[in-house]
Amino acid sequence: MASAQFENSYSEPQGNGGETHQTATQQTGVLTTQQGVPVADDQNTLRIGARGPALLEDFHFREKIFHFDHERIPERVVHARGYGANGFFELTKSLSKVTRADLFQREGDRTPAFVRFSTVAGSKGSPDLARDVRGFAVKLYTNEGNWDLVGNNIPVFFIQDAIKFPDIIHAVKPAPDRDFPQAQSAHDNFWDFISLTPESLHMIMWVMSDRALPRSFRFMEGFGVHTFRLINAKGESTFVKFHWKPKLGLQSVMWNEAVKINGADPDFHRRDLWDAIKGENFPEWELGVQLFDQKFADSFEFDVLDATKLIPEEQVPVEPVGRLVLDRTVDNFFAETEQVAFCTQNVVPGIDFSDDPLLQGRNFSYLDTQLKRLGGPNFTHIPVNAPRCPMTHFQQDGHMAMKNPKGRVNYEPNSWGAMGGPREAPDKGFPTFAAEVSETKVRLRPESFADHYSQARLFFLSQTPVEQKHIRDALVFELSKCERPDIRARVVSHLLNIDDSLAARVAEGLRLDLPEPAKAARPTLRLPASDPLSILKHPTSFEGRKLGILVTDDANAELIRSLIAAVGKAGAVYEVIAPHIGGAILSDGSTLPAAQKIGGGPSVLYDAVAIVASDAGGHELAKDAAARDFASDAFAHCKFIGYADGALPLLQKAGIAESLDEGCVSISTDADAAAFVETCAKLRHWVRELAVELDA
Ligand code: HDE
Repeated sequence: MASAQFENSYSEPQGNGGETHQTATQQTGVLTTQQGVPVADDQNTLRIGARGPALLEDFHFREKIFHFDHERIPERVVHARGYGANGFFELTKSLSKVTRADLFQREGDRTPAFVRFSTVAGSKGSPDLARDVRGFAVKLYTNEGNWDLVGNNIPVFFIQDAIKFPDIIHAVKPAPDRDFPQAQSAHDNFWDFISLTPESLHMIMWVMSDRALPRSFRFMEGFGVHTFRLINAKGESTFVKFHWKPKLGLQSVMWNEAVKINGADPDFHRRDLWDAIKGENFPEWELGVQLFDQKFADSFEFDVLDATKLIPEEQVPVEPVGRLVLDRTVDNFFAETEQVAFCTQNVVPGIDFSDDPLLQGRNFSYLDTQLKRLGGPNFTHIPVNAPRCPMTHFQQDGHMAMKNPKGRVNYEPNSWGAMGGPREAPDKGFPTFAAEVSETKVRLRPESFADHYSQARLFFLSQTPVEQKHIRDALVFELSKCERPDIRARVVSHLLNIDDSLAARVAEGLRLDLPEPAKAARPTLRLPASDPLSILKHPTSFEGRKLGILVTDDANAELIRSLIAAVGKAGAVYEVIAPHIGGAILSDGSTLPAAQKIGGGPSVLYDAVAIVASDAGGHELAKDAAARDFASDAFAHCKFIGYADGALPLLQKAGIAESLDEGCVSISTDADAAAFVETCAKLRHWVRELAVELDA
């Protein structure tokens, strides 16, 4: 038990990290130096005469520039581009039988949370829609310390041993001589490494799928990836895999769309998260657990310690146990999102590691990288990283120490009694599971990790035909960016161990003679398909989605209002795009404000579009290249298109009037508008894409 002296000597962190120290003068609006000295002139440096040399004496100038010069900290070596938000985790089903972790005991209990989503390969300023894995890192401020579940939106990883991490990251990042390509995997170095590392092939299937192009953070799953252990009050262990499932379903964009979104709005994902929270459409995920015992682990086809494998939900169901809600944006990006330090080693009593060699390696890396990035060992003093429960220990001093205990005693054991500070707590303290280990010290990959293709095949065959096409297209695109034909061929040689038709069609797309299959350590198993691995087999809804309404002057006011009402009813949002940002003057004389001028709001930014133009307006739109792209892209991306008759000249010029299908809905009445928005719940009219491919 901590003594009163120690408890009082740490101030409770505020948690939002956004508070700023305000001096009395700042509160009255007076600009000051960092020392609190009021500043008289912030426009001119001190100099000799109005046109003379500057004076070193100008402490305000020097302090201001000095501080500016040091505003940046090193960006993360991976996951540099990210976006964070605050929220809470609420337990809906107690896990007290399998874990003593405090946050999993009492149903209804809420635990504060901070979440950071990220891309992996790109630097801090790279675009959001890169084809990449997304980080899904969750910090839970529990009553017994911080638990960081540092996951991804893909349940498996490229490599089996942490010692290969620097290699895969070097291979995917810009080449060291030229420093390009940025935020892309479509280049020789990446595919060279992959083609020589068959354990990566399962993850490659995911990364080539639409999972790597999420529509927003709100519509993607999260996974803890590794097998962890839960430990109950009796000290018994249960294996666990963690899953986050988005409440509003899964959704991704198409590659051609992603490329255009990156140009139109490189901040697409962060803006979406910001807007959703500000609009009080709080993003929500269900936490699910796959629980299993040693018996299952021993009987499973793969090794549960191999992070390149998942456990199909059909074999171990995902049980929902709680929900994660993000309901507060950060107050200050740097203070929170940039300074947040996730460490896989941050676990709490009742949660323990498994021997997964990737996880074991990560436990070293995260703490180590934070020291470099945040400049010293005291990053737990930064509010976003500080536990919200009492923190009492004898670690002291170092750069920027903000929480400094009072009193004389800074060691233990000591004999200072109540003044002596905190003591170990064998009953309450973190228990490490007493796993028995008796082995020879070796550098060896276990035999049980040797099957590299069976789950890659499982993933591919679990996809719908549209999703399989996207994987094929992605492989052809990426490998076409490789300059060396031998690398292309080596990748195809692995695909032959996954699925013959996939390999054949990729080879065809590359105009490549089919190579011999790569030598496989294990024959590929024919596993039954698993529907949860597909995005499109999940239920869909228009809730939380965005309709783009392209309007012109004199457009039918009533129809537009019906559309807007239907969008609201569906729990979705809309944005108006018009020829002028000042808005459109509708048929009833009212002005409809616009959020975007045509060109600034291309259809790639919306989940579905409606074009409501007057006759004259439709002819004007037909002359505008950006408006034509708006319509033709929406069509090419299989979006639902609602159109009033006035829009026909535009559809004509956009080259789609002849091909209008069931996904293109003519709207002229109130009922049409409602029916159109209901149809949008299907999100995409995918048969359009397959029809195009079959035609071809
Ligand atoms: Fe990471 N990873 N990682 N990683 N990772 C980092 O830590 C590392 C891995 C993940 O929003 C770094 O704070 C190694 C798997 C996320 O701040 C670094 C290995 C998974 C984030 C690091 C892995 C992840 C990181 C860089 C191979 C999914 C962003 C900055 C063993 C389960 C966290 C930092 C944030 C960040 C190392 C593999 C997820 C260098 C050595 C597998 C979401 O420490």
